[in-house]
Amino acid sequence: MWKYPKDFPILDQKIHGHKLTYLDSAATTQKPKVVLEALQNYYETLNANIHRGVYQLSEKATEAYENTRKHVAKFIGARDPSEIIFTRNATEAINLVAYTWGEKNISEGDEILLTEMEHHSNLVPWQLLATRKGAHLKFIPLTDEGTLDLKNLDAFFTPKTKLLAVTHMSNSLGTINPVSKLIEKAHQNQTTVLIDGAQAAAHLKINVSELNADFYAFSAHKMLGPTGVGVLYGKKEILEDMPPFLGGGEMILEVYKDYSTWKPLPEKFEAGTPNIAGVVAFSAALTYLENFGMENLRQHEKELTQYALGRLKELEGLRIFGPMDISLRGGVISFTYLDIHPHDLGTVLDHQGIAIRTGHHCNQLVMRRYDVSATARASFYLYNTKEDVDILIEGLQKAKAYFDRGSKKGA
Ligand code: 7TS
Repeated sequence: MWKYPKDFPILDQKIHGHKLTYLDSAATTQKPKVVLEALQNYYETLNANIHRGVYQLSEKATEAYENTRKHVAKFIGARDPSEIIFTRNATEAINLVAYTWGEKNISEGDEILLTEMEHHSNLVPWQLLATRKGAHLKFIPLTDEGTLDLKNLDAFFTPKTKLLAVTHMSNSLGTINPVSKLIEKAHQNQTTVLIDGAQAAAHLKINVSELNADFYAFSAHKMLGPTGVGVLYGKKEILEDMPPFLGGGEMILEVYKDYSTWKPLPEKFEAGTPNIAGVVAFSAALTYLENFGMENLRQHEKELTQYALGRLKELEGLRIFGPMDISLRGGVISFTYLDIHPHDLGTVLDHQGIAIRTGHHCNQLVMRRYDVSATARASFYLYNTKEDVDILIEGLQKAKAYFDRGSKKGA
């Protein structure tokens, strides 16, 4: 019996009279008790503003906040904690790079290389930058199978390609991209690389130093942590060379009427009071993941995904998006079923206590590529079981029967 769901109080509830079957972890994961307790403990015993008080409580809060920075650095294999910048989410981390590194390094006529499977968070900031600068966006296309089409990779890199921004794992197709190879290729061309790790950091063991990524962005809330905490990893020498993003308290060294000077990393990029409680509790989430083991998590999700793909294929009229080879994908399965609109499917499943995501998943380029307006998406995490997959399959069968009845009535 899989024991982990017990650590997640929210899962022990009924929705429309049915046990909650939560299959939307790609949107946000549920939080284990240890994270909830860390949040409560912070406010009960530590709450004070950080980096400014000379009193003991503030020093303790600062220490707890900085301990998470060290913990994140260790978790993703960064060389130095000052390479970890806390933001609100992955989206803000990517925007930080677009507005600071981008402002300094992108000029008219330069090229930014993306892929057709980017989440809007790793697309729109580059569109805005390209518009400001008169730069161009280029896109690595997708194969019919849902992987990056890398046949003509060399042709995408020109002397003008200043940045490659690519997702490590797609939130709609589940595809895990060969980022090591892409980073190597980009660096041969003097191209800087940002990896959108919003999905991958939650599901795969990451080592940013081995990957040699220049930037790596992700969100705590997708990996058992609280909402409102994101991470930008950046190589020290690159971050040091970047102008600040937001101006305000805590990021300055000295302020005069007409100019200011900046603190060193990481404070230069952390203006204002951050989400102290969230950052502190994020460390408890990382400890939970370390105890579980990222390799075990990957293995668990592989088994679950393999099982789910097999069972979904039993349903006639069900179309699965993304690669079928389990080594190329994570625990995210997008699908359409017969001609039932994904939103209708989501609503019927909700009435059976099953929470899935429906829509374009902030991936409109992917939807266009495969000629659909929306898909249904089930995504897994360490608390999901094969029983959850069986409940989903049963739910889909009931949905088919429900819509069959409806169409017969209408005929
Ligand atoms: N990049 C990827 C690949 C994502 O999956 C997401 C969120 C983001 C960036 C943005 O993360 P945020 O924490 O800044 O919002 N993806 C999803 C999703 O699939 N459903 O809801 C949010």
